[in-house]
Amino acid sequence: MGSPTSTRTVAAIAAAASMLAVAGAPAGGSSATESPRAAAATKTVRVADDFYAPKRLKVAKGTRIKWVWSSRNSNPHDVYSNERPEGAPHFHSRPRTAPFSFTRKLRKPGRYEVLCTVHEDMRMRIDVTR
Ligand SMILES: [Cu+2]
Repeated sequence: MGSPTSTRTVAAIAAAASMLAVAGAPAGGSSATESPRAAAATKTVRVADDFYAPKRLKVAKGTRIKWVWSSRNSNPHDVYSNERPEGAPHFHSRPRTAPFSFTRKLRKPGRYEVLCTVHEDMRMRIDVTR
């Protein structure tokens, strides 16, 4: 066993360190702005005439995909989950023109194929990893 003095010193240092950790932590979740961590978990896909960009994505499960309609579009488009892993919910935006965006969080790992029901050659694939 150490002397009582050194034990107290170690405890004081530990307490100071934990106070620093608390001081350095981000403020609680009431902020309207996205934290950098949340922003990193969102991937943006452009919805254009007549293609998605990129056409292929590989993301970790839990990533949000945000489809953003290009202001240059003259055609309406939508986002339809034509294929998805078993148990993953189907999603379908309305056919829309810009300005519009549609966001889905992909929780189930596996392969998703998205197409535009207005232009069936307009497709993209998303692989969600574990
Ligand atoms: Cu389309």
